[in-house]
Amino acid sequence: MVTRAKRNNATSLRPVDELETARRILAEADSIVSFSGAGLSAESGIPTFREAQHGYWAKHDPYRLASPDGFAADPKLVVDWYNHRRNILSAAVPNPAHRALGGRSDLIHITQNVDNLLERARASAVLHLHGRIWIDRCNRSCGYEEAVDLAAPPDRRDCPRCGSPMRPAVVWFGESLPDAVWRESTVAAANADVLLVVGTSAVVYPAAGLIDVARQGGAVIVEVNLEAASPGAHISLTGPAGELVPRLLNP
Ligand code: BJW
Ligand code: ZN
Repeated sequence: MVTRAKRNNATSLRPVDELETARRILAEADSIVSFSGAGLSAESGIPTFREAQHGYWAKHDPYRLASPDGFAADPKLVVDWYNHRRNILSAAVPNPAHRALGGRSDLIHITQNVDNLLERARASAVLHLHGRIWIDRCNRSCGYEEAVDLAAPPDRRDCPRCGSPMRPAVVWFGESLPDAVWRESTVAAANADVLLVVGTSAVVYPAAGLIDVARQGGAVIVEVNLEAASPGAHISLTGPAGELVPRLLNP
């Protein structure tokens, strides 16, 4: 007969231990910084990028849709794709992971996500490394920008101030990250006691380098992902963010 203790030893003891250890470390930390990617919003119905079945890059060429050259070649294709994603976002709601993060006013949130689900879960001061999909800006950077209605975003159009094409205010491949956001993020990561890395494949730089910045600053790196993805993590918890993040952060 397999006793309960033996079953635990064979299957669940180590993950439960790791979850408890991570919970304790988070409870004792003075400074917790979250660093999230597309997996945080996956359970809200927002597709990820690199997952084999449903990720955007499994079906679309990233350089056609998310690079300055792709936009120059076919601006309508790019705007239509972002508008499709805006429509998905307009119908989405924050999931339990967003709510657990947003409910902790003591956390600093750094995200690669361009969605507004952390803000809608009451998180304040979210650092968006790769921009914000709910804003359009002038492609020539004349300074003109405006918020768009996610449910009814405008078609491809020109900047009312200078006539250059308007584009989503996101960061494409080959583009620099917003200076101030990057500076604030590196300072926050360097000073963190714990970096809680949620739902990122950690392959896109310089964003993924924040994990090393935090680690070198002495932070404990706790990762939550469907699969271990961050080689620099001290603790890797595998499972859905919507289940694990509330268990880590809620009392
Ligand atoms: C779950 C889950 C659940 C699922 N629960 N988990 C150094 C080395 C190598 C390359 C470079 C380098 N430095 C720069 C580069 C080039 C490039 C780069 O990194 N390329 C690599 C991919 C090879 N970087 C850049 O170009 C950056 N700019 C730059 O470096 O500027 C300096 C410069 C200037 C001039 C010339 C040259 C350099 C800009 C990067 C911009 C990224 N843009 C995108 C799209 C735009 C935004 C948008 O439309 O949304 O940002 S690409 C895409 O990837 C998007 C994401 O923010 C980003 C990261 O993806 P993320 O979030 O990690 O998602 P996935 O899908 O990859 O992973 C999801 C994870 O969730 C998986 O692990 C799942 O298991 C997990 N998961 N469900 C928990 N329920
Ligand atoms: Zn302009």
